[in-house]
Amino acid sequence: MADKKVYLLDYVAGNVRSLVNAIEKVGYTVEWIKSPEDVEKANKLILPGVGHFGHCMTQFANAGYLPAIRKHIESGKPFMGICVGLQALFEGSSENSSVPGLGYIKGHLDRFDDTSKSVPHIGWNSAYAIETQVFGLSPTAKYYYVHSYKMPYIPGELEAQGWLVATGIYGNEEFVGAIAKGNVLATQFHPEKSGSAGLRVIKAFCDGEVQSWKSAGLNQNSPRGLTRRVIACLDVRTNDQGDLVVTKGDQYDVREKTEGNSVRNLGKPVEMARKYYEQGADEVTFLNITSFRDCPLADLPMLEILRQTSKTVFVPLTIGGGIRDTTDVDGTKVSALEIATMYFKSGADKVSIGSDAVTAAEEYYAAGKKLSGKTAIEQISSAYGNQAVVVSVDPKRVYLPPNPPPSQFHTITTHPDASGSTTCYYTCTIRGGRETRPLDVVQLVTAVEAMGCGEILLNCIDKDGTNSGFDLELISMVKAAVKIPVIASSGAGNPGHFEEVFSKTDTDAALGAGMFHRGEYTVKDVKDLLAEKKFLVRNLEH
Ligand code: 1PR
Repeated sequence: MADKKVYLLDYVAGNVRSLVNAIEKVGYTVEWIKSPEDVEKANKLILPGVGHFGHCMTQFANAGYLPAIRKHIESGKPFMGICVGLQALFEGSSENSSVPGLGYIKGHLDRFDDTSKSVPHIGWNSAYAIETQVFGLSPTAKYYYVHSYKMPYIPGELEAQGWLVATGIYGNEEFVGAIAKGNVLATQFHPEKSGSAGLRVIKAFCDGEVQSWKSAGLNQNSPRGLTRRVIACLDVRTNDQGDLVVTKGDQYDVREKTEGNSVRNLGKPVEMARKYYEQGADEVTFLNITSFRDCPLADLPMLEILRQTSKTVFVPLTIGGGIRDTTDVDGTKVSALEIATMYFKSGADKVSIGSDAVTAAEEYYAAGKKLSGKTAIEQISSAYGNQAVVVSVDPKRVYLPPNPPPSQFHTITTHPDASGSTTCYYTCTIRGGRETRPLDVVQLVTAVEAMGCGEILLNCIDKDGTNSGFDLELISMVKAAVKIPVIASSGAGNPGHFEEVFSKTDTDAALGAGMFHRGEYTVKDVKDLLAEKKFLVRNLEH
């Protein structure tokens, strides 16, 4: 009988649950390797890796894994490295020059240039090989990447060492997306998060389908590079009957205006997430918009929602709401890092922090822009990597009186309000927009970027639920202030609004909620329009 077991190294911080789910989805079971001695019993070995190169390599080295992994690879048994698992095969990385890699392949990684593009590189890009395809890789497919460091592609160099190389292009940098030689496959992208295209790669590796096929000239002209990401967002809370529902507010008010004022119920979270995945959503975000009071943290309903969702949704999942230091119902203190860990173990790839980020930024400025190392953002990003920490911002416009004196806040000149004022800034809010803080949006995003946040989810209370389009001025202001990727959110009412935000701002991604939940448009409608307008998008694959 064919060997249906795949061995995974159990060292990883981050979301390994999705990888397990993906392996199971393609018909294999997972065995855990818990010590270097276990490596010997592995036939097919996968080395997943998320986060920091130096941290991962030090963990491998300290646990004594390096000789065992080397031996496995050299024995000719199947080996697959994912993300840092690919990087580990090289000699080193400028992410931490003092820690060596396995040195199995010659070459050093360096950081993407962020002069004119966002870093980390987050999203869907190619793994394109012009001549030879292996392990189910397709030159036309898109795969999900999330990394700041890359192996630069220098034509011929890896090939001279016998490797087949598939590349991605980000800005003007071409980098190694996947490499293969004999028994070894390594991908910089996350196949377990790359929809059907990624599942095909995992299946080909597990099935031992190493064989290559020549595809000279195939799709040489197909557009390459990072696609525009379209994200579906589900605001989740318990309704008055105690059921967990997807809801959607108008400027954050989620109650119906009709008699009874009940919480708007638009459907069930797991089913809706799956629907959006099947429509081609590039990511799914859950925002738990009220905390679940009187519930032990270990039983948080969102944990089960993530566990269920990650079995069928193979694109990145973000969870927000309540990521902060908390006291459990029995009085135990639980840190934000511990809560994030519970979510990552349940299938989340990123956590999104709202109110706590505002408090942390206020403390940062009060301390003269000194990092404390104690904030949730710093702790979670140093354990799981910057890419795992999103800050969700809930700003709203504040108009200053006409001809205002110089303001401490970052202002813009815009269309006039009722009083005729044309100067406004965006103030930050906490607790779902209920409390306004004396901190503007630029101050917040620059502070959280300094703390190690990897991405901004930029809502706008004035626009939320209005179906009137994104706040382009706000998005441009925030994009100009940070290097990390920005997700535009709030106001999408039709596919044209996505086209508008991608053509008039440099936003990295755009998110919709109400228009999808009410069934007015599908994610596919948005992608189709973007493709028609010549934006690069990930096509849905089956
Ligand atoms: O403060 O860390 O506990 O996080 C709470 C999280 O919940 C924050 O991310 C905050 O944005 C969110 N939140 C809190 N209250 C509400 C509410 O609606 N009453 N929802 C809320 C924010 C904004 C988007 C929404 C877009 C797009 N929702 O997620 O989906 O605005 O909507 P649209 O396309 O229909 O216009 P913490």
